Amino acid sequence: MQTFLAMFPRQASTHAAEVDHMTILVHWLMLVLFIGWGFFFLFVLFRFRKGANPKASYTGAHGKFAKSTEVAVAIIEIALLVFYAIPAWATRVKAFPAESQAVVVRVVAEQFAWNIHYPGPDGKFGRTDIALVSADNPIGLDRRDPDAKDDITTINQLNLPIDRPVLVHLTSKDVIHSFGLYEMRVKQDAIPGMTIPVWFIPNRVGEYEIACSQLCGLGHFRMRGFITIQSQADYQKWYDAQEKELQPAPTPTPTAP
Ligand SMILES: [Cu+2]
Repeated sequence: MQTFLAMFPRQASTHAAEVDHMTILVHWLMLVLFIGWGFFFLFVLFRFRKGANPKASYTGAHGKFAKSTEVAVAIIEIALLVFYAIPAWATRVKAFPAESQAVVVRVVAEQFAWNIHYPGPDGKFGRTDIALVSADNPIGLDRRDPDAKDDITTINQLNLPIDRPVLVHLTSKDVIHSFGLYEMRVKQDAIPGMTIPVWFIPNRVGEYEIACSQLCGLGHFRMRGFITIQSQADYQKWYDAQEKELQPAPTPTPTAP
């Protein structure tokens, strides 16, 4: 078990151990099946060789062993599904944290970057408009919207506090990407036209990577962001610094007609 774990990325979220436990169980089953079927294959090659069976049998072999093994494998697989996979998945897709309790962030994937959008101290995401999308404003945030005034946006840098539930609203501007946080054991496709919630609780301070886990175009290899898990105090410091940068915001006021 420990040998397997040493090959995995570090566990940096509360549900990581559960996912790893299941992965290891599945791999043990696969190892047993691989060896079992391998020996069975060799046995069949020998048992049904032409020399011993000059005339083909049209009725086939009848053995109880093969059938009972298949039933046993099916039972183990069903148990893995029912007792591990489905409950673990249900927690990920049903038991979302309340927005008031969580750090809520929008992540907008694009070829080939991760745009991060924080709602700011008011907790409300500002309006975004595709017409406002530009090189300086990749998510098309409308700074004239009162809710948008304090919004923080970053590119390829997601800062989060430790030990608090994180709720990510994930979407994409162009093609299908996949939000892969290996240390958090999080992977979710980002699909244009859809906003998909993803949640986890980071529990280890550190610098990790946001990898795009879906071949999304020629620059896929460089679609790499960073996720920094900080203590609550450090996170707050970072957040305040980001807010400060917004202060002298040169709001593009539309010239009066
Ligand atoms: Cu991508």
